[in-house]
Amino acid sequence: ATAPTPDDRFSFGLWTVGWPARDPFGEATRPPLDPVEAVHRLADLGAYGITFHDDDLLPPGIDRAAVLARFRAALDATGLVVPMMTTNLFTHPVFKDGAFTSNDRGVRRYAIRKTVRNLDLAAELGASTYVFWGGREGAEVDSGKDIAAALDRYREAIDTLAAYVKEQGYRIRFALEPKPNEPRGDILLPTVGHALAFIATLEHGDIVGVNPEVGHEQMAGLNYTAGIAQALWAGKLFHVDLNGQRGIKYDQDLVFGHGDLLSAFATVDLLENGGYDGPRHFDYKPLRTEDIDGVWASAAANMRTYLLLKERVAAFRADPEVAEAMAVAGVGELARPTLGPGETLADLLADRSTFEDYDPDEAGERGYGYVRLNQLAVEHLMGAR
Ligand code: GLT
Ligand code: MN
Ligand code: MN
Ligand code: MN
Repeated sequence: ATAPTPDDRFSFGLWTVGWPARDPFGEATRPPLDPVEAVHRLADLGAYGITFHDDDLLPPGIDRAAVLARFRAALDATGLVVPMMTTNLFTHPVFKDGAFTSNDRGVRRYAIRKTVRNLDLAAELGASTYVFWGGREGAEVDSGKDIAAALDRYREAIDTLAAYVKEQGYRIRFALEPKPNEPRGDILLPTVGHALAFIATLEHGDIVGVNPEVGHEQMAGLNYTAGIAQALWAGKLFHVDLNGQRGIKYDQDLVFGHGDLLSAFATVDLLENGGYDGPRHFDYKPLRTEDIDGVWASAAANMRTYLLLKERVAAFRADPEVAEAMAVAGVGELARPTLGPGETLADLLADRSTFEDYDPDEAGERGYGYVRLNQLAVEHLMGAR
């Protein structure tokens, strides 16, 4: 594969390469990473963007003006951009019962204020996507959280903030990031489907979409590619968080492709050929076992895996045997409307070939050849074709 370039639009969260690898059972295994160093290293590796939470760059108590000036200078020097920003509404104890959906009204009001302050910065830095990952918006105790009221408050917060963005004339869209659980026992808007249903109820839903993360859908046992396909179909795939996950367990945030590789192949196929035009954002965590060299090797691995998959997908799509297998499976046939042009249900009812003269037993004998199609995908993925 060719080396990554800014044209590939790869971006990384500051909290990914900057994760010092503190986990619930152990201390940090790596020293803190200077955000300016992260900007330079990511640019050297061929990334185009860096993303962050307010507190990743500007923790409470820091000299905001000085840090921002240094950070902007690094962006200018490298050409790296900030395509997405987000708010930390989960680390501080104040958010232990949630932010926009905390039972405590004072917390909810504070969460909106914290977000507005960072939205202003996002506009200043030219970020076009603002992510909402509601990791603390949830519960462990069913009787302790009125879910309908929580959804009312969630909607109130998102609509209030979206209205603010419009009033200010900011060119920013929101992307809600689903996750089924962790850190809360159960999280609100646990999957892409829940989030899309929620967005449909918003007053300002036109600027609200989703930011699905590979591992989060897979933690729920769901098919990530199918999930983002539905989001694309709904015109709501505003951003993606690419990473790897191995089965239904805690959130692993592995390197992209280091989980379900065949699914990653399908994901790249969809992102490249399905009309997505946003950043290819990696939200992964370098393994706790890695030193700082391992951090940069893992950052490079995400991009290289993506580009290799992109190559393999192109070869798959160009293979005449694949085209033939797809024709046998009827993949293209599904795009044809079930009723003919101008045909009504009455016409269908009058068409004896659809029922009276239709032989379902004969039609039921058709083989779709999906196994052959999948084997072709596997062989392309393995570089065997
Ligand atoms: C946090 C979470 C990620 C989210 C980030 C944005 S923060 O690390 O696990 O999935 O995308 O808030
Ligand atoms: Mn995750
Ligand atoms: Mn994460
Ligand atoms: Mn994420």
